[in-house]
Amino acid sequence: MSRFVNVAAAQLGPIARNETKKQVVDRLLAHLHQAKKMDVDVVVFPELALTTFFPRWFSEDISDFDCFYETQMPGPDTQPLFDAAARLQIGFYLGYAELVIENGVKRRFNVSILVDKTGTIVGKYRKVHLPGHGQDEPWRAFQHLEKYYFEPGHEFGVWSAFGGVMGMALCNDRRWSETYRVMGLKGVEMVMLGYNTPVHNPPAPEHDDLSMFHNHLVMQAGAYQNGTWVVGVAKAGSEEGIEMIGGSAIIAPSGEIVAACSTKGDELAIARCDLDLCHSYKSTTFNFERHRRPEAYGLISSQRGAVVPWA
Ligand code: CDV
Repeated sequence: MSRFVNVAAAQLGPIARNETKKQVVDRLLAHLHQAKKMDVDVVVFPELALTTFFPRWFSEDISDFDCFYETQMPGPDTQPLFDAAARLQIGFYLGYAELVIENGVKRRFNVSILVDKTGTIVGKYRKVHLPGHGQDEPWRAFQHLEKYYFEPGHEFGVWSAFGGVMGMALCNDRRWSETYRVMGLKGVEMVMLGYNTPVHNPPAPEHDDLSMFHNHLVMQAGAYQNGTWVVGVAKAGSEEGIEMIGGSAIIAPSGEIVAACSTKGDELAIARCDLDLCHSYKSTTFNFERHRRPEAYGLISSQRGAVVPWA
């Protein structure tokens, strides 16, 4: 049997700090229209796809940056995306910064949503693995203040959409095997994830030459080890003077890259993904029910850092 989903990895080039949300949404709409011409079912946009990657700057008063967050979804700036989805009958995944008031308290999250072909939100995910630091560290060439601007989410979910089991993750989540495995245990068939990854990693510049290798390594491993499609989508290029990797890719459950972007600008990579391909991995090498040994994995959920038992 075959269950095909036509997917587009909708890479974005840089978004300037002074670019308006309307200008960015117009770029996203161009991707939706282009994808529709190629019979795409769902378009995957990057993390924080509506603005520049603002956590690279510190501001003493966190609310100085509230303009980079969405307080409603859809809101006035993003409604055209939902209208286009319904009109064109095309779904999308979108990463953005969320600002909500819960019990009278302002809360900020790095989120993604999945929207179906009727323009309805079917799922929302709050980023679990926030990288970087929570305090001003001016010694860095540029900062990565996700721990300052966002609270972490606490759950990896899956949603029924596009005829399969869809999962969401965001950027740094893709480096952690736990991300894919938790969704794998919920039967995920396609993980969509957007990312903003600078080439230069200030705490470990010796890794800079390997940034693209690591990007593909983790997504390919996550796909294969869980028998799932993975769609990883970059915001790429030189954004406010910071060089970001591209390399957006659609990865099959075999771990093979079947489509990829080749530029660092706005570009679509498209693949016809058979969700039933997942089955041959999920029912053999990675038949979890048959081969997993959870009794040997207790530390994974009970302990955070590494502890040498005899130290
Ligand atoms: N936006 C991210 O989560 N970026 C991280 C950086 C800090 C390395 C990433 O894992 O790509």
